Amino acid sequence: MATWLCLLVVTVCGATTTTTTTLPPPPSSSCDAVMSSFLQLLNHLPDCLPSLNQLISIQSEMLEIMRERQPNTDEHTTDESVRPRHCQDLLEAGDTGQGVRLVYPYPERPDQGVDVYCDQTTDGGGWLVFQHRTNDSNPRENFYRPWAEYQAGFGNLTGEFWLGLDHLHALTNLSHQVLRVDLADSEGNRRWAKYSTFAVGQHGDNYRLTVHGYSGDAGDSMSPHTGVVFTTYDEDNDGISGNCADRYKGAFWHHTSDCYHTNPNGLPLVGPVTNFTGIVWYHWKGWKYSLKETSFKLRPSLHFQLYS
Ligand SMILES: [Ca+2]
Repeated sequence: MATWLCLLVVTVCGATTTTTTTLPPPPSSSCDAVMSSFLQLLNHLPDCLPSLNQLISIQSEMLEIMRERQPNTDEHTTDESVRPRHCQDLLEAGDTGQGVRLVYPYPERPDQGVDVYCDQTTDGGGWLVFQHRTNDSNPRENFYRPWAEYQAGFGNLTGEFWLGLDHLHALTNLSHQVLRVDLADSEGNRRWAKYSTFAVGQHGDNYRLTVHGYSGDAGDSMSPHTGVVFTTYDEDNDGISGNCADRYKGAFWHHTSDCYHTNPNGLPLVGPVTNFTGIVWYHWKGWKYSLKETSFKLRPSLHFQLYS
């Protein structure tokens, strides 16, 4: 009987070790000691059953607590670490669709989503559009608006709109951004301009603009605006006598020499005009031509380096 139990113990032990087949059989004296302990355990097993049951019960409760604390699938999808910051994140996640999407550009307010328009087809995609004018919109959106509305944004994301200065600051504060401007005239011609650096300062600094590093075929009408702050008809920050936004009917980062070289938020005139209040990109069409379409968009600069 002792020999048979000894073989049983060796077999059971062997099931939990990978070296059993190479081990020599234990000496009979060792086996007797094991058997003695084993029989003592069997004798006391009935006394231990309440404790064993309690142990099993505690283990079950602990497993249940661990399951409850394990994040479920839904919690993973709302995890701020996987939320898209901008359109490039969506593109890299496989969302190649063009249109309105939700992004989360505020690290200090991770639950605050912002609807934006993503351009995933132009120049490699990943662009977040923050200004759009088009003569195809009927009726045309009113862009002659006060400071508060340029801060918060206005318009229709699928038509004409201004995303808003607060969102622009948040987006460009996340990482180094590239600016792309796409333009069209009434004759069907198109031009573009790209800037390797684009940033919008904070509210306390009147959203000061940084833009440089031009490339493209539209001519460089944005670089003259670098370093200046935003002006609307009711908030004059342009540093010259009079108000550029009121004079030329367009809120923008007006500069101190000629107010502007581009006036994309000007009046929705189309084609040749007799004054300077239209949607102007001076280095392509001059001062007296109002463009049919403008689209200002940004994306992180790493993408720029990969696709340009
Ligand atoms: Ca002024």
